[in-house]
Amino acid sequence: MSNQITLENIDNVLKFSTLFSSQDCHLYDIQTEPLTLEPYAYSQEFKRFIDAIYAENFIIPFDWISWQQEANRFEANPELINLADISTIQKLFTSHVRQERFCSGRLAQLINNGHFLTILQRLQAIRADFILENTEKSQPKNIMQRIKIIQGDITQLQVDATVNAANSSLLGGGGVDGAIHRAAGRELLVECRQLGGCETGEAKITKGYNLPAKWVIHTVGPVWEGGNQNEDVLLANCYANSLALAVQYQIKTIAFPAISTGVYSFPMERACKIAVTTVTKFLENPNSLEQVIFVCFGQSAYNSYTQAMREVAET
Ligand code: AR6
Repeated sequence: MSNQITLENIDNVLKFSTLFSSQDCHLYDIQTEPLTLEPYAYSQEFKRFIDAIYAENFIIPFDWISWQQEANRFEANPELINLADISTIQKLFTSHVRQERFCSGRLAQLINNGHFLTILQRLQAIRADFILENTEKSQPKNIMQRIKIIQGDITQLQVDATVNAANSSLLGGGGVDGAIHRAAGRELLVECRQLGGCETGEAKITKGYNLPAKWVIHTVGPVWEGGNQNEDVLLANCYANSLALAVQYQIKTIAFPAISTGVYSFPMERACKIAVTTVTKFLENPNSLEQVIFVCFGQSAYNSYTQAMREVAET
């Protein structure tokens, strides 16, 4: 459905270009790979290309003036042809073909005077860049793009799930827990009563009721006791278990507060590092999550999260 340029599009264009041949136009001389098929097979290939373009709702404008302007531009400055131009070049090819004049029209001139060769070479360079760019977009970079840090009140967010920094009773309290219960309404407490509490590091899910979020994932962070009571692992478990539950419910967007960093006194920087590391690691595996948002209550939390993101991105 999309007109997005893909490697396949580029390859199609390159492959397609080898089909241009007539008495006047001998593109066999500049083909990118040796022709190994019968000419008929190439005409089939050609048809497939056109069909593919149509299947993608690729609109072929019948606008000779702008086409000619484009053709002039390519001719004058072939080194400036860029990725976005590929779709124009596709249009250029197809509009010629549709009018059955591709060998006598402007394209033929481009072919005959050798400019087309430059265009082809440029297409190949674009193709190489494209591959490089997509290889560079390795997992960690994509993962970082799926994580967002914002300042604000978590109860206001339009997300699939809001995470609550609860206590083991799951019956509400102060801080973010109090804010979530207030915003969600009494029904949340009614559902929470049926859950039988929650262990530290574990997570349970309820509906979001009056919250903009459809779900609330309640997790119980560790109380900071100096760092020797397994606090780091328990905090990491809060994030991992909340995410696992989110995936189970096909949740795409989830917002976390800085669990344990309020009433439970977990040091902010340390907590942020654990949060970012655990989430990043989780996102390495394919899952439903498209966006994980760390919601910061105040500038200092925001600074700690951005610093943690920087550190994790560098490792
Ligand atoms: N939106 C986003 N973040 C918030 C909000 C909000 N509306 N309100 C507070 N924060 P805390 P804990 C931040 O104390 O440390 C409760 O009584 C806050 O600045 O809510 O895990 C529970 O019932 C802090 O950075 O949770 C438990 O008894 C972070 O959220 C206990 O507190 C977490 O602070 C849990 O303590």
